[in-house]
Amino acid sequence: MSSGSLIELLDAFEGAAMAAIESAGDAGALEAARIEFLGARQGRLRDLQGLLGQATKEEKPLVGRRFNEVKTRVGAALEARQRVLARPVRKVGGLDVTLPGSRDPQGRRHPLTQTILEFKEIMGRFGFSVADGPEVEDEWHNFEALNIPADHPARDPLENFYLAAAQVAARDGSSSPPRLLRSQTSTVQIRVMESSPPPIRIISVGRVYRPDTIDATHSCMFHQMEGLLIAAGTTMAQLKTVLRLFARAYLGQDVSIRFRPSFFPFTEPSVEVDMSWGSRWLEIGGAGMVDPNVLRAVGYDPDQVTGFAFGLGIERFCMRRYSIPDIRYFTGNDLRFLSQF
Ligand code: FA5
Repeated sequence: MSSGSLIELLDAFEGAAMAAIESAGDAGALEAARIEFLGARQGRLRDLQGLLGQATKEEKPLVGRRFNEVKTRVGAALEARQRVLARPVRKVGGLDVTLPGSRDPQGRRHPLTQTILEFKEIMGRFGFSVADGPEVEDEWHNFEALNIPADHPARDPLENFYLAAAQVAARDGSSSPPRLLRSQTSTVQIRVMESSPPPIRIISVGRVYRPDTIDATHSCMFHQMEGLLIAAGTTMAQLKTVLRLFARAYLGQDVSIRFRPSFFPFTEPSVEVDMSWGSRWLEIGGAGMVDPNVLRAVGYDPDQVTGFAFGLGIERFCMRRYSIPDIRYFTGNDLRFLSQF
């Protein structure tokens, strides 16, 4: 017999035993259920135990574990029911006040929500406040002001989620400007700088959207945390320190980060940020010194202020902390996953 069908038999046994125990109305009925399911000589669990020998060597640990689990759980349910039935019944106006109350199942925050709250708390300790921006953006904030000109490949409609109505409007030459789901939280840098003078020290956390091919570390909707610091005399060394302190605050002192030279139109110089994962490195974000063209686009004077910016993938941090092997678990809505956080 295959381990699959042995597991199915154990599942069926557990379901039937639990139902019988739950519905036993007095000590006699409960004892009958005990003999039927757990009886040492002719009980159904004993019969199942006889079948365990048919599992192959590889299947044995799995089947054995499930067998022990079922045995413990049914045993515990039996004892709990015995305690309930042994209690003196005290009725008040037809109501048995000794019955335990029914408890509502408790929900909890999604692991990504928990991560985001913790990110905000850590960055708050470094003096960064939280800014927000819309998920539906115009091309100025998603591209133009970030030094990404109209002919840049990053603006290709196939690389972005443009809204259909806007596409039609653009094709017909109507005046309604194209809109898209933001592809990065860097949009919020622009919005903050447009509305406030320097110095600036903010983070922005939220969803971003890209038509990427989905695999274990890529999703088409994911979360980023953007950071922006603008002040006189900001340096790349400060950027690296903030990122290292942040990564260690969230993941522990043993995590290392490294910079690799890279290119982003809105930072110069630009780096890709990796963090250690065992003997491997996982890319977690991009960063760099804010490009003077970006400062000019929002009306700042690049001769007066400089700044650094970074954008981190939130899922990747959470995956590293809890050793989650696949990004798709976050959106799978599987309670076996969610209830672990
Ligand atoms: C950016 O999005 C830049 N805006 C980051 C930046 C901000 C650079 C400020 C400089 C200054 P990038 O495309 O590399 O960069 O994405 C940043 C991070 O988002 C990646 O390192 C990764 O952790 C995460 N990420 C990117 N694409 C995906 C995806 N499809 N699924 C999950 N995470 C992703």
